[in-house]
Amino acid sequence: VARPFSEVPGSWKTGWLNLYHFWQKGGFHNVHNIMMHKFKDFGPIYREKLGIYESVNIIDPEDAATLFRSEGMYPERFMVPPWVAYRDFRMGPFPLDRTGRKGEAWRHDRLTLNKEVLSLQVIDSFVPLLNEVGEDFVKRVWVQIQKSSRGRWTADLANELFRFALESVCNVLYGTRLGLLQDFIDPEAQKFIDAVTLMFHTTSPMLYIPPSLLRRINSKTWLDHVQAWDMIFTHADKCIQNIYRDLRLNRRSAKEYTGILSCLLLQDKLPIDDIKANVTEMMAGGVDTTSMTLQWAMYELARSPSIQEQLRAEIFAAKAKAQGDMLKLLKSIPLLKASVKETLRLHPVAVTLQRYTTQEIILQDYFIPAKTLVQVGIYAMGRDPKFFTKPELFNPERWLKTDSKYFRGLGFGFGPRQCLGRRIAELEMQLFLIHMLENFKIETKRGVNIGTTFDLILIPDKPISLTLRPL
Ligand code: HEM
Ligand code: 2DC
Repeated sequence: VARPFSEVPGSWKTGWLNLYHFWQKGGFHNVHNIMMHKFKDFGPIYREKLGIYESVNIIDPEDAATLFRSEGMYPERFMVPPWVAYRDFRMGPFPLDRTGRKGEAWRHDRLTLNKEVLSLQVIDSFVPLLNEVGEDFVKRVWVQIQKSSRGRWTADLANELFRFALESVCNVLYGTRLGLLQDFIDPEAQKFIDAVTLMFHTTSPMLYIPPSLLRRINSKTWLDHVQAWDMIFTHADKCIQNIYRDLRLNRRSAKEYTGILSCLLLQDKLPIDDIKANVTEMMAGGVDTTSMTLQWAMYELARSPSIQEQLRAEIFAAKAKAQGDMLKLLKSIPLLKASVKETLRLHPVAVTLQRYTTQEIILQDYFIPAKTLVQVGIYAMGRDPKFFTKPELFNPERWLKTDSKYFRGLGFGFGPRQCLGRRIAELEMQLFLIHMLENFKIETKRGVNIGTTFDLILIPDKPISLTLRPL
């Protein structure tokens, strides 16, 4: 029989002392590295208590499989405390928030949303909308190249990609272009982008220090956090109101696909406040996630010119075969899709996936009781030679072998609670990379190694300078 829970290795008896040590090791920005060390010290399972939060941490894909197979109909992940605190604080105008919903309330919302955001019937309609934004990004790069006397464009693309990502997700949500890939952009949109970054940035210190405490002492982190969320909701509300007005005035054509928001409004299956909360979350969730992943993807491709060439060959062949049909093209680019997976292996957005167990399960031969918070360390898993041969190598081809993928490609989570924006994100990133690779060579400075920082999501620890050169 399996061993008792109390024997799981780790230091879980002194929560506050652990939090102090954690802080000393630069923990708030170093979560991912500390986790890797702990797996080295304790093995593939360890228990931890930081402040008031207790968890069991696992790294083995077999254990991830056991966890997700037992998650049931209403999976719950760790609720980000400052997000919950903000919602409580502003109970008035924006009472609903799906990240904090549970049980049947969450599931009802989520099943309705899935049909409009994730299902195979609808995602084909996203392709033209995301494709035009990808093409416009390429046009913008050409303009920058023409402006420079050197015949290429070298820059830190972070903010350009934020704008690209927001333009993309808004085109799919609202069926409208914001014009963020032009020289003069709406200052409100830039404020929204900055607010999302600030919201993430102020979240990480409040993961372990209770937000209620920071709120009582009026700490700057809490005040900034509230201000960031307020900006996010106010701006999203303006976008939503515009579409709502157009719909009532019948200004939108009935024939073409006009975006997720109008479909949700016309369907009338969710209350309007609920639709608003969900659309706002998608708008905010769609900025830093895909843009950072694309930055990492270009960085890795710049360091592997031969893989870049292989991808280009694949894209040109697929293009010739598809004869202008983007949907068809997207079905014949396996290596490009594998490259996105490979990027998320080395550079996942989320350092862990988490679930509360719904029943007793056995992990690494230990009994884990029901209602335990279990975290799958996907950053650590992606860099462990036990699960990926030569993990330090960027090698998309590893994903093309059918035998080696079992519970390893978890960048978007798993099951009914997986990333809601997954299909939007995948299409957006695939289309972006197709257009970039068929136009430009992507290069970066040799010998500059970029590390990772935890800012709630994992991001580069310094600006990445990329050079785009016409083929
Ligand atoms: C949840 C990753 C892009 C909206 C998640 C989760 C992960 C994730 C790991 C947790 C899943 C789980 O617990 O199983 C990513 C990555 C992205 C990305 C890697 C891009 C590279 C997006 C985009 C949107 C979005 C573009 C918005 C359109 C959401 C939402 C949730 C979520 C709303 C919560 C879903 C729920 O609780 O029902 N994402 N995401 N994400 N993501 Fe994403
Ligand atoms: C952060 O210990 C580290 O996709 C914590 O688009 C555990 C944790 C819980 C939930 C995770 C979060 C981490 C990282 C950011 C995630 C979030 C769930 C959704 C969110 C992964 C790993 C994200 C970025 C969403 C954000 C939507 C939001 C703007 C409403």
